[in-house]
Amino acid sequence: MTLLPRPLLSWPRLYRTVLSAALFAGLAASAQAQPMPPGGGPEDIQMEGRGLQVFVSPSGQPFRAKPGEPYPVAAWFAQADKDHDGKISHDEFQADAFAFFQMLDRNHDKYISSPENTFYENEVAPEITQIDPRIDQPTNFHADRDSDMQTDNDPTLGRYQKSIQGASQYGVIDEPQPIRGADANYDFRISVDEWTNATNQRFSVLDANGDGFITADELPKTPAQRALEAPKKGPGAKKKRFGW
Ligand SMILES: [Ca+2]
Ligand SMILES: [Ca+2]
Ligand SMILES: [Ca+2]
Repeated sequence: MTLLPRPLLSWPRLYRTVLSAALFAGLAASAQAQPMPPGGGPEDIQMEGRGLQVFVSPSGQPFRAKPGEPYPVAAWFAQADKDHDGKISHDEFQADAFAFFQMLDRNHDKYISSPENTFYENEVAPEITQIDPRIDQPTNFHADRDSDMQTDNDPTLGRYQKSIQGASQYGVIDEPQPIRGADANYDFRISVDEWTNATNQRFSVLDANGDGFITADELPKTPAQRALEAPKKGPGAKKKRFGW
């Protein structure tokens, strides 16, 4: 933890707060009054069909837009950029992630438990449990053997690029399940420390030029966004990886 001075020192008040059960109860109570993530719940999904106009934030929060509206990465950016200076600072990024943690921690015990994760998958972001066939998947792509994305038990090691699944379909980070992905000690619950550490890692990934801010032009297009913008599936479809 001491190797991460910036987030902890620049976010001391909030961090100490989450370590204090008494104060946390107050925060949790205020979180209780907050609305669900923008875009609503599963009713909206059913109403709009399985749209590609979905963005899943680096913390796993879904944002949905209707056809013709701007791709909802803009909605997340506007939510996180609290001071409206056009860039997301580390503090803003942590605060945004922590607000979502509080939404998911429904019983306010400072952990996202397995049932709370199930609620997330079933009710908050059901899109991530399905594969959208309109999203291009890599085929027969010869990936580098030393790629960070591969693991030793990956049967396709060195042969195929892994498929795009879960939240990765709608996100700017290749993390299929951002809640479970934060469970560093695999005890099936996410502590505040685990969430903070995962959030720090996500910020580092997205702050491509390392200046301490995330700007819009640093964010890659999500696979769903690329599918939306592609004229049609086929050899002519462009696969832009960066830029909006
Ligand atoms: Ca800002
Ligand atoms: Ca909980
Ligand atoms: Ca854990």
